[in-house]
Amino acid sequence: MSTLCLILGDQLNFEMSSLKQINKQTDYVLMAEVNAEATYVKHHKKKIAYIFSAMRHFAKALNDADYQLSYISFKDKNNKGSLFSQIEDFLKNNKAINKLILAKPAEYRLYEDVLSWHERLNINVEITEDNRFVTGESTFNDWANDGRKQLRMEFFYREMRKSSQVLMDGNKPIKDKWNFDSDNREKLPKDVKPPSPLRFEPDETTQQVLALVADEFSEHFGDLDDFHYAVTREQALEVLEHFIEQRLENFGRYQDAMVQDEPWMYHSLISFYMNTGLLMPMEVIRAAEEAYEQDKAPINSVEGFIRQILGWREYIRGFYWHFMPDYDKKNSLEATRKLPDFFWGAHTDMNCISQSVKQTKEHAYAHHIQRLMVLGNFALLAGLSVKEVNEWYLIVYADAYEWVELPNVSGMVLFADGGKLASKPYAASGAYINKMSNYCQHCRYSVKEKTGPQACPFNYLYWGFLNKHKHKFENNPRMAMIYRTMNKMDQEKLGHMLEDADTFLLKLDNNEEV
Ligand code: FAD
Ligand code: DLZ
Ligand code: SF4
Repeated sequence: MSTLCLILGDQLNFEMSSLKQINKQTDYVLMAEVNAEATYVKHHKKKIAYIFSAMRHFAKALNDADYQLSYISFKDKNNKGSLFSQIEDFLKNNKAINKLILAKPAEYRLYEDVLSWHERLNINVEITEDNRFVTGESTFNDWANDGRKQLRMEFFYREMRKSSQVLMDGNKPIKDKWNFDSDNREKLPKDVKPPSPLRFEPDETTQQVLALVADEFSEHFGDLDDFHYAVTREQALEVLEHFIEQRLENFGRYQDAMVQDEPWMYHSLISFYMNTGLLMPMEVIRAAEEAYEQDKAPINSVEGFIRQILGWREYIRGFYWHFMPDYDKKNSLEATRKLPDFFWGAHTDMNCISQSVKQTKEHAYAHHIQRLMVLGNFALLAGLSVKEVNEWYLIVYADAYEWVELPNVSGMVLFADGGKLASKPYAASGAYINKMSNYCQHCRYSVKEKTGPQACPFNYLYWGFLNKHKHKFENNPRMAMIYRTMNKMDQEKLGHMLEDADTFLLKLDNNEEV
């Protein structure tokens, strides 16, 4: 008897716990490009192209390593359209298989489906740990269940630093500080030009995939041109090295900065690769730590970068599984407004949004502050539908899987979970965007004006949001100051801003251009 190992499109690593358990000589591996996974939301074209190409390249590596692989490509005449049907078909033709093994799928929807396979296929199904993370799921659960009132990332991160002994001096953080963010958050000076990202010209496999996606997914959002992402582990390692050598030094300092027509800034651009298994988080963390030890980058950059991965990424994954399956139904601020067409590329005069959407459409990428403080902030202030906003983020980014997208959107951006993830909403007026970017200099709105036709919509929407949710937030100690400011404000001026906010939202509802 033998075992069939299913490798999903985001599990492309020889170290996957499932693959580690099978015997190359007697067992089989199955990978399949299926319509169900490519369309459960209408993923960005570049996201599908990236995943299919990375899958095909990993399949080649498995073949080269003498695994007995069955790879079902999208147009294969035996393609059954879903992972379940594909396995069912494989088992029909391979009667000697008595067990299916796979690492836990990273999205609840697929995990729930897999739980039913044992009965539906009448076969033993073993689900192994999803080991594309530094720690197991139980670490977060144990921490969260330890009687604490709040589940704040910073405290989880400190536990992770201690247990993995990263940037530690025994029990103490190096330089006696856990977090160096006070040295970060600078605007990019005019004369500083971020380095261009490493580019990989599409090989024959990628070209075939690009043609396939152009053909089969023409209705999906996003551009396919100028595909230059890594699609193999070797290439992804080159991207990591390029980041360590050329960008890490300035990562911390300019982490929150945004510049007109500069999509990449000093970010690492490796989320695509970590989230599909091409890179493992601990090797990334160790590479950054080593750069610090070799004096290639300062502590504020290295700690800041490591916190994103050892802190945020691990925390978000633990958080997702801790709160699913109910988390995707949360809508504490009752946000239901339809997503405006400019999220899909229609014109808007708001330059910060237009830039962020343009880059998203072109690259299936936007960096964190664009996602959080421009697009997310707008969605929060305008009360856009939690469901639609989540779906949008899941569609448009090549690194998006529900385990990471949902807590970031519902928790960090929309405060839909009522404060489980964030202690207060990340709401901000145009002044924040102006402080961190040069977008406002290229905008037809004026960031300095608070009311009237020229005024930046973020300004009046901000006060409209605070006013609408006053009963929810005015007793939040982290928001006390802003409500004191609001109470002291000239009430006529406040009234004008609230009117402008209503007028703007009505325009959105009427599908008028803004
Ligand atoms: P860098 O800025 O170089 O950061 C390094 C790494 O840290 C990233 O590759 C990522 O793995 C990790 N990281 C940083 N912030 C977070 C975070 N908040 N949550 C989890 N990991 C983090 N990240 C995704 O991987 N997939 C998503 O679908 C996703 N959706 C997001 C939605 C919103 C509304 C927000 C605010 C953030 C989202 N993020 C998501 C987090 C972050 O924006 C991306 O990880 C980052 O922009 C990826 O680019 P990078 O690799 O250049 O990251
Ligand atoms: C995202 C994605 C896409 C677009 N296509 C496939 C596919 O054809 N076959 C596959 O095995 N996986 C694909 N994936 C990744 C899965 O959606 C992902 O494994 C689950 O969402 C769990 O994270
Ligand atoms: Fe965005 Fe307002 Fe600045 Fe225009 S003025 S770029 S809308 S923040």
